This record gives sequence, C-alpha cells and structure tokens, in this order.
Amino acid sequence: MTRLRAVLWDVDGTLAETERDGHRVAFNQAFEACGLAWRWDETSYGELLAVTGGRERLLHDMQRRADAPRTPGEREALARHLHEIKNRCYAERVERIGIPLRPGVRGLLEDIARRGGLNAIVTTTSRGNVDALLRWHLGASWAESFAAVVCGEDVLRKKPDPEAHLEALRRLGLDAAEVVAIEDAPAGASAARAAGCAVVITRSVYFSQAEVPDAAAIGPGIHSRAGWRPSLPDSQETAATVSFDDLERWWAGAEAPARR
Ligand code: XBP
Repeated sequence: MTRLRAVLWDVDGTLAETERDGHRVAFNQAFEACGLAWRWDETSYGELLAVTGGRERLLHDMQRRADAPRTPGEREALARHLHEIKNRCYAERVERIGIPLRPGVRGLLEDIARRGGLNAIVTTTSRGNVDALLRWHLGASWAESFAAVVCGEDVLRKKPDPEAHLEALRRLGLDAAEVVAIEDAPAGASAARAAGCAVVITRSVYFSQAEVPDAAAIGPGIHSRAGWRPSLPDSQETAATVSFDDLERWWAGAEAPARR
C-alpha cells in the first residue's frame, strides 16, 4: 500500500489559536496607531474571517465604513499601511506573550518526523507572522523542521484558492494523493480539496460549528482521539492524542475525489 508521505499544516487556528487574541488584537492596535476609531470585537472578527488575508480583510471591512477613504487607490494604500503596522504589532505580541501551539500539535509534528513523514506549512498568512510564532516554540531554525513552507507572499491567490497547496506539492515533489492537509476553516478545506488533497479538520474557536462534508475526518483537535468522525478505534496501546497512524488511517479511507 502507498504510504502517507507528508502532512500539510495550516497555521492560524490549526497550529495555534492565533486569531482572537493575536491577529484581532493587533488589527485593533493598528487602527489605534493610525488614529482610527475602528475596532473589531470578537464576534465581528469571526465574521470577517470569511475573508482570508489580513489586507483583503481590511479592504472588505472598508466597504461598509462611511469614514473609509473614497477611492480604491486610497483604500488600498491605507490597507497596506494598516496591515504593515498590524503585522509588526502581531510579531511583537507573539514574542512578548507567546501564543501556545494547540495541544497535541507538537507531539504530532514529532511523530510524523519520527515515522519518516514530511511536515510542511501551507498558510496564506504573512511569513513574518509564521516566523514569530514558530521561532518562539521551535527556535530560530524552526524552518528546518519543515520540508516546505508556503506563506501568503508565495501566492497570488489566497485560500480558498488551491494555489498555496499546489505550490507546496510542487516544492515537495509529491502528488496530492500522497498527502493529507490539516485545516480548521472551510476556506482552508476548500483550498486543500481543490488541490486534490485529503483534509483533516481540527475544529478551532472560530470554526467550532463548521461543517465540512467532504473532509476525510473532522474532530475537536489533535489532543484527543475521542469525538472524531470517522471515529478512531479504541486501543489501550495507542496514545491519547492523534498520531501519524491515525492520520494515515483517515487518509487511506478518504473518498476518491480527494485523492485524484
Ligand atoms: C489565515 C488568514 C490570515 C490571518 C492574518 O490564513 O486568513 O489572514 O488571519 O494574517 P491561514 P495576515 O488559515 O491560511 O493560516 O494578516 O498576515 O494575512
């Protein structure tokens, strides 16, 4: 049987819960720094997450603001400026408070590597944000733990477009049928599926109710082997957290369209 060769990890919401207490707070700091009264509360930010990419999210939000700049050029310039400040604030915040990896993530990263699988990052967030997060947890040479790192700057079209996943497959030299993507949000799942990858969904704070009917598996997070669909077999010998073997089991059972 072909083996699972690589795991393509999403970052925000999947590796860590970065959105509510990380990116959102940093966006608000950027608004304040620019003298804008705009603020994104937890609920409205959750709705804005339907738009992937921080700059794109800012532009989308400006459409409903009477005090936003009038011309597209001015809006674009303001969005770029705010986004730069926000990413600086985000990196400083991550360095200062640290945002924990979701429980079980670190162990699974290590299990994948131990079993000869490849780990890769496939995110449409900015590289600096990934660097700040993973440097804190894995040290300055964190990128050496990943066979490919694809970030927002590496693609023209962000998720749900499949470009980031396709770019990761190109860099890994693998076929979509040989990998599984781990995502938390429907947009990420759509991107991975459109690239032909099987998808495992770890539910996150902002996407706790999301339904992803064509996922190979959907569950509460890597920390638990309970609560997954399809369920995992009970075994006293296996660890309490999701393992490489579990991913391989789901991957092998994924419906054909995901593995074309
Ligand atoms: C997450 C995103 C990002 C972050 C903010 O992408 O949509 O926009 O919210 O990051 P993914 P930037 O799920 O692919 O990790 O401001 O750098 O875009």
